Amino acid sequence: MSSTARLEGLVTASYGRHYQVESGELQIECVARGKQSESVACGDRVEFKLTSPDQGVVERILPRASLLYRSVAHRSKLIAANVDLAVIVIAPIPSYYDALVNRCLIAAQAANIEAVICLNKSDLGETADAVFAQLAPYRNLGYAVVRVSAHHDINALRPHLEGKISAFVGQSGMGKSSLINALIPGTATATASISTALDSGKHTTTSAKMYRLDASSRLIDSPGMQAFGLNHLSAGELDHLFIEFRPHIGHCKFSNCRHIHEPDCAILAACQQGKISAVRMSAYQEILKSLTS
Ligand SMILES: Nc1nc2c(ncn2[C@@H]2O[C@H](COP(=O)(O)OP(=O)(O)O)[C@@H](O)[C@H]2O)c(=O)[nH]1
Ligand SMILES: [Mg+2]
Ligand SMILES: [Zn+2]
Repeated sequence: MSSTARLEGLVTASYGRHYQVESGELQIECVARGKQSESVACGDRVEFKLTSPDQGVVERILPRASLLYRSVAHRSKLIAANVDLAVIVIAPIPSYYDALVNRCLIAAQAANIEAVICLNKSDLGETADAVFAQLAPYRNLGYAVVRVSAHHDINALRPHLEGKISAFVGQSGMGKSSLINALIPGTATATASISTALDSGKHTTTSAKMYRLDASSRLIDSPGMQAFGLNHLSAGELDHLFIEFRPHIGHCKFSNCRHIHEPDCAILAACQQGKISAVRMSAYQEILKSLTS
């Protein structure tokens, strides 16, 4: 094998502009150059060249099946590529933002990724019961909602992960890393060894890390977020991403209706008739406002 041969691999972690790439039995620490350097995501399949036995340069990102990302101001922040499922993790403590759950759902919908809402820390008794009750609107929309405890029982989540690449997203402190630890015992050790190799001060914070659950399933841990910017979406596509709006779209008086306060708006009418929940209606309006202001 010549040292300049192109190899193919899977990006299993991204640390700022450094990437852990898995290629067969090899674990390579790669950098990406030029405009490539901000566009590689955990989960990407890439072509790379070795520059030493365990270091390389990413040459090309192979076509993606999906890309989950959010916006920070007007720049995209990639979360993970080639993901099948977004596991939106919430918990009763610390308190979670419903707006963030909606925004994660919309981002998943926009990326054509399945989503499941995972209520963690259900060992916390009555507070967990109250949060579970608040999630009824999402269950009614057909989104899967599961209750688990990373410390006691995570079985309700398992069937959703089978055969998929799943990205765990949500606020920090909800238990994303704990859930992955519970699903894959020993993850903490793996985390520690990678971080000594890569998080040694010269690299920026980890943005995402992938773990193998079984031969056909992978899990991606992502750092917590306090906000989920959706500036990459256009105002015109937003209503379609609220799945319960779809039967009513196209029935407004004005073809360019934004469903805020226009006359004869089919979406507002559906909301008044209780076919669209007031919570989701205001979530839509809040996101729309953030895209156009
Ligand atoms: N009671 C309880 N605490 C949990 C559970 N899962 C995680 N925690 C705690 O919540 C805190 C945050 O967990 P972590 O996994 O770091 O959250 P992340 O920021 O979402 O990755 C830690 O102190 C965990 O021990 C759970 O199921 N029950
Ligand atoms: Mg974490
Ligand atoms: Zn309308």
